[in-house]
Amino acid sequence: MAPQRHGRNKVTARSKKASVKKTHPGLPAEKALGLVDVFLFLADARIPLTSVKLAEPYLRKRRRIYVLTKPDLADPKMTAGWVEFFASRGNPSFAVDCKRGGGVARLLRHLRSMKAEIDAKKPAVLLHRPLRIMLFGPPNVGKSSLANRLLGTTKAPFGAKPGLTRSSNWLKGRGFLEILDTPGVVDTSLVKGEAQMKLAAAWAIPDNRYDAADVAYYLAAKIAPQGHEPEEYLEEWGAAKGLLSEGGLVDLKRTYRTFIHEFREGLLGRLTLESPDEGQIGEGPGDTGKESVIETNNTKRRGE
Ligand SMILES: Nc1nc2c(ncn2[C@@H]2O[C@H](COP(=O)(O)OP(=O)(O)OP(=O)(O)O)[C@@H](O)[C@H]2O)c(=O)[nH]1
Ligand SMILES: [Mg+2]
Repeated sequence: MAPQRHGRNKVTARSKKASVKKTHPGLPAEKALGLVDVFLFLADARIPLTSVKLAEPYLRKRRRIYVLTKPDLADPKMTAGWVEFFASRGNPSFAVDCKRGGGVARLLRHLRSMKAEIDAKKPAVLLHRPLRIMLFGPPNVGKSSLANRLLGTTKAPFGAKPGLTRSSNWLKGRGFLEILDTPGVVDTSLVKGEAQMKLAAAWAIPDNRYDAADVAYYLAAKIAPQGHEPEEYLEEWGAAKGLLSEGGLVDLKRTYRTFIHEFREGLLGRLTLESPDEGQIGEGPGDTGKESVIETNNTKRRGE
């Protein structure tokens, strides 16, 4: 009897692994990953830890560079802290405004020096191969925008909507790079709890997959001055904006949606939802710890 049970457990472990892979249909096959010289992990500067934890299970232990996107919307001190945090764990780390281009030149310089380093180890006939990089990260984080910036093109479709890029595409331009642009990291319906609130706030989750009231309350609890309940704060905020329904009461639905929209646009200030002090990440290079933000029947969030 015992060997049979053991056998079943093994199958279950294999199918669990397979089911995680299936949730990201856009990730290229192992063979294509083998062509990649370096992986750029894109993390939204407002939620770096959640972004990285979401991506990590797919590309564990790969040589990577961290790119904190949307730094123009995040608290600059926190962003500097996060760059330092990832760098102190042995990974090059950059903040890049992929919309306006700030920080792209520094990242390009780093990639050029990386190519020179790799070329120095190759036979002369292979020297002209471009550096191949893959962009990876949550939906809507700025992967396609960064691809365009790095290549100096507009070949990769981009836009303010999670899930725009549907499949992985190699992009070439002038210059020394070939870039594999990929779809957003995961079926975010698997993400639950606080991670879901953060990803929804940053718009990595489509609008039909979260409750606007929950996300607005979550953000209000972070933003409201001390002593203000989120509910009361949101009502006052909606009233001040003139978001009223026909009867003159605050239109709460519109208030929630507008509040979230203004957070996303940086209109509530430059806000970061995760501090480097709370970074529960392992010590080794690229080691982002074992705790996942993806909750399946087999993994429960800590403390629940
Ligand atoms: N403010 C700001 N907006 C950015 C930045 N980078 C990208 N965006 C915007 O974010 C939105 C998403 O950009 P994309 O490049 O399409 O993001 P993506 O990661 O390719 O998205 P998917 O393909 O849907 O996974 C677009 O509206 C961009 O203009 C940035 O650094 N700052
Ligand atoms: Mg894209």
